Amino acid sequence: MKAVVVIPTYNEIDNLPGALDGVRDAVPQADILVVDDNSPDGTGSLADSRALADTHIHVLHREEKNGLGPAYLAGFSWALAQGYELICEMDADGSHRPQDLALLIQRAEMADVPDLVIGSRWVSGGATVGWDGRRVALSRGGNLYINAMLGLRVRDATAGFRVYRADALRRLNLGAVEAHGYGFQVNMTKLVAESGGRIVEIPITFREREAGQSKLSGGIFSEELALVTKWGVSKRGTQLAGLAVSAGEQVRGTYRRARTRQKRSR
Ligand SMILES: Nc1nc2c(ncn2[C@@H]2O[C@H](COP(=O)(O)OP(=O)(O)OP(=O)(O)O)[C@@H](O)[C@H]2O)c(=O)[nH]1
Ligand SMILES: [Mg+2]
Repeated sequence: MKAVVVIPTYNEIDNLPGALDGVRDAVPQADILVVDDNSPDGTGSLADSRALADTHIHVLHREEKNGLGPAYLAGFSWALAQGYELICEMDADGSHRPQDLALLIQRAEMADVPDLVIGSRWVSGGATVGWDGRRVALSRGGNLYINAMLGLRVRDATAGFRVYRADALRRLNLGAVEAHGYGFQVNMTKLVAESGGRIVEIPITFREREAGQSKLSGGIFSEELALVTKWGVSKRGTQLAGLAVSAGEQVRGTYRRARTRQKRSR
């Protein structure tokens, strides 16, 4: 199937060449779209020169750093307009191994036609390399909280290494995406699940970034936490409202039956 790998970048000049080479070697049939938010370190120009030399590589330049979510959404709408059938997400920082990308794409092409394949750190066989206990606890704890609140039944809902079927993305209202940072991955997982999409996870090995700085901040975590809590509360609210309606109907039914019996016995 015609696949594109969307790689968002902000100041990844030391990592991007390795990521591009790795993807071109592992999945030579796939195209790549780099979405750069005007990185001050020149990542965008480096991507341009790679695109000039290789027709499989494309670049989308955005004016300013605006978060992972908006960068991916811009990449998705470009990819959908170009007619790709599979749209992959991958970080530029060396955390996602190209050989795992090949497995994700293979899984997406299998006969059970998944709408979303997630490269998961937290299914059997998945792993993280170079993470201390704090990062592991944050990711595992975050996923436990997400499952408790949203019931997505996905072990790694924050994972940023994934493949979407383009038709599944077309069914979603991408205008409803609220999250910019980490929460973007959870938001997308939630939208796919709510649309009845089929989500599968396969194990990957996640490595700590090779060079450069993480863009992960306390603000991004707070945004994710606040959104997951809001979605969870509104889901519980809808469930409670549904329960109240059906309880009301049962009471009304019992009352009507009692009245009918009363009338008959008169
Ligand atoms: N275009 C764009 N890319 C971004 C932005 N924020 C992060 N990225 C890219 O998104 C990918 C993931 O970001 P990271 O900073 O590695 O965040 P992370 O992987 O959650 O955090 P670490 O585990 O610390 O690496 C990388 O390729 C970043 O360069 C942004 O605002 N705009
Ligand atoms: Mg990273």
